[in-house]
Amino acid sequence: MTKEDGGRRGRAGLDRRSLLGGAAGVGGTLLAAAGGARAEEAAIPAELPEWSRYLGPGVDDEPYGKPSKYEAHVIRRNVEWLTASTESSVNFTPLPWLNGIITPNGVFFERHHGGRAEIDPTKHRLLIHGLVEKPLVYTMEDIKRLPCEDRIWFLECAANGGMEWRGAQLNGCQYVRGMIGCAQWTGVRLKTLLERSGLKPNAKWVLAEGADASALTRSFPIEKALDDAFVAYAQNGEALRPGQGYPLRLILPGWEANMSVKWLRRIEVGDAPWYTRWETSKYTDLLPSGKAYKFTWVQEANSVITWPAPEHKVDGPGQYMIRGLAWSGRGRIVRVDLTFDGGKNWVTAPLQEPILPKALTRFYYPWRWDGSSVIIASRAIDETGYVQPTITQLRNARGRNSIYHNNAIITWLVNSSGEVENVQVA
Ligand SMILES: Nc1nc2c(c(=O)[nH]1)N[C@H]1C(S)=C(S)[C@@H](COP(=O)(O)O)O[C@H]1N2
Ligand SMILES: [Mo]
Repeated sequence: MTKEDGGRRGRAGLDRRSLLGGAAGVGGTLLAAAGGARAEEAAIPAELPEWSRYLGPGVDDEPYGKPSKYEAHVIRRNVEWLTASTESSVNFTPLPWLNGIITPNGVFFERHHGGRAEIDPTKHRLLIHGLVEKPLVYTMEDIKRLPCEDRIWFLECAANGGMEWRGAQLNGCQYVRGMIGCAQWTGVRLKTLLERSGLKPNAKWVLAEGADASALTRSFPIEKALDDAFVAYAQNGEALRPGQGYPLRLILPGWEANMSVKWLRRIEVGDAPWYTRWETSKYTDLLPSGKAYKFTWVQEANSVITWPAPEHKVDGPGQYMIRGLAWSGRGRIVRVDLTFDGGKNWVTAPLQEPILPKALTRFYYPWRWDGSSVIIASRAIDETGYVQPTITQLRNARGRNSIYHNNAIITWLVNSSGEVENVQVA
């Protein structure tokens, strides 16, 4: 043993003998205080581990940091059979391994229709035209000179949960609700850009177009454009990642993420909806009658338990923390209820601050598992009084032909061996 080691252990107050002695003396009390949690049972290792014996790498080996190699499972995943090609496809945020409400940029889900565009920001332009007094073209530098704001909002694909309309299909929290992410966005209000060009009196609708190979285009009412519509160039403190629309994207907070056009190159103001192909064929809600809803933009209240989940086995009876997320495209979450008996009884879970409108909200709940088979679920309620529906309620209203807007309560079966399965109950 070197002096270095002795010094370090001394500074940390880690004297092995006294700790062991202490633990032997109060072991019972410690265990009782922890309510059966496992951590206190662990013995202090007899040998100093590898990483305490040698110097680690210096500050020059990793100019842009990466997560620990032991976190290599926390990655976006796609489902091969879901789409014909990966260029028009989706990968899912690894929700069951994340904490808090902010999705790290490297694992924020991606949904592209023509692959990920790689844009040179010095060549990128944003055109504002149509029913405006003065059409304008912006460079990225121009946009960064305008009044900016930081806002935290979620983005959720309308197809989140879309595979589950007919039955529980994918056994993973990541796949069942992972088409969502929440970030702090920096940028400019669309209102600022529109006011600089000056709206003509008959300006009623706005079209947004992307510069990727799919040239995705969506239109929305002027009210949303002048309310909270946002043009973002940064996400969680850094420039947008290419997958999220670098160097510029639209964000329509609370609305289906399909409308949050990435690689934004053009905003046109008009007097009527455009009915782009994304609006007439792709992103519509098909009803049992064969008819479709015309416009369904808002992502209604939704929630999911991220621990336990099919990705996380419960490791024997004892004390745990339930972890979960709730959100609503209409505003703030006001309550999250939990059931441990398949929906017969509900308790209210405390919400973790901050509770922001149109953002993910985190809930935690201490849970003692007695080792019996249980069905657990969460149910979100938002500030408009809207209550997250059961899958039966949703099917009664919308049938089973839908792909989009499935915000049904998700039920996990924890079986007696601690395995967790995605099941559907009434
Ligand atoms: N230009 C462009 N914008 C786009 C898309 C696209 O393919 N091209 N996909 C849309 C869809 S369907 C979704 S769900 C969101 C996904 O945003 P993200 O990839 O940043 O998570 O972007 C939307 N904006
Ligand atoms: Mo989407």
